[in-house]
Amino acid sequence: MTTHRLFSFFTRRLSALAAWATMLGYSLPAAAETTDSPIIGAPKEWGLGFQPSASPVKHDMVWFHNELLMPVITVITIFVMMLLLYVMVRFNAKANPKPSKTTHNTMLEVVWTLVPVIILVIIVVPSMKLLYKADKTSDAEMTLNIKGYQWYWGYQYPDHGDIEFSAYLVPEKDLKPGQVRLLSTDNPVVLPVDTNIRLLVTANDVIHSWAMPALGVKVDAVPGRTNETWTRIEKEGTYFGQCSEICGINHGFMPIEIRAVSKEAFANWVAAQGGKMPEQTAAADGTAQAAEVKTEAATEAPAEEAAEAPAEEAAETTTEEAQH
Ligand SMILES: [Cu+2]
Repeated sequence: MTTHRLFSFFTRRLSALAAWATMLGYSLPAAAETTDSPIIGAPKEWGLGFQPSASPVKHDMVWFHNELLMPVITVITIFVMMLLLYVMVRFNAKANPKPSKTTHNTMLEVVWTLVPVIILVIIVVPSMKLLYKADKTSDAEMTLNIKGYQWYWGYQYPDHGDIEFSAYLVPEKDLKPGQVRLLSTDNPVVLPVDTNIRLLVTANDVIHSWAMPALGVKVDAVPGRTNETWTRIEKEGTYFGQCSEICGINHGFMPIEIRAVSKEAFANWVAAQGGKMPEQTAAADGTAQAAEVKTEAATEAPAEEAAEAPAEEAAETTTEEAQH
């Protein structure tokens, strides 16, 4: 809750500052930058294994890798290594001067065909389940359109009044405290936590790939084609990813930065961007003023917030149940 308060405090401060700056002829980047959002999804020096996982799909991916693939690979590797060592010691020319003339062993051949098949069948079941889970969500609460360009990303929020912006790498000389070299962008993608978000990914020029390791998302951005996936961010914080398809000279310089915030902070951000929450769009009677009054009432009045909360929670529970 403190974070939300802090966020809206800074958002308001920043809008005031922005108004002054515009008058003075400067323009400031969008609001979200001022939060003290903890960095969750980022590479670290000498890091091994996965980044901390922060979405249901990523949890399953981590389980699939750590609990299934790694044990299987380890056992097979050790088994083959032992066989090799045994053959080298037991059947070398010195130890075994008169080699056997055996060429076939039906039992052995059946076993070494069937056992790998069984192992593959064991792997394929959770693998296909995971593939379909990552594919799409049936009950998306919002959509984010993502478009790859040489060499930056464009974002659009079709459910929130078509908020639209581009995100460029922050050059090393312009890095502010808290920003990460080669990963921070001038316009982080602000997204709400605990929300099923449909991601529609495409590209303008060449093939890019929108990848966010901590969320278990990596989707090719192909010109003339829209690829779909989804995510549900579980923790507030900052997440980093990179273009993951060689797309030209600045391929390594078009990072992805997500700022995951609470639903309230997201609504504030949407308002600050001049967008509208979907329920506002639905309720709007045509006058922009009415919508604005509603936004302010929703953010300022705790009584109304409290009144709305149970309904929201109920909706969330239903969504979660539908997920399982
Ligand atoms: Cu790219």
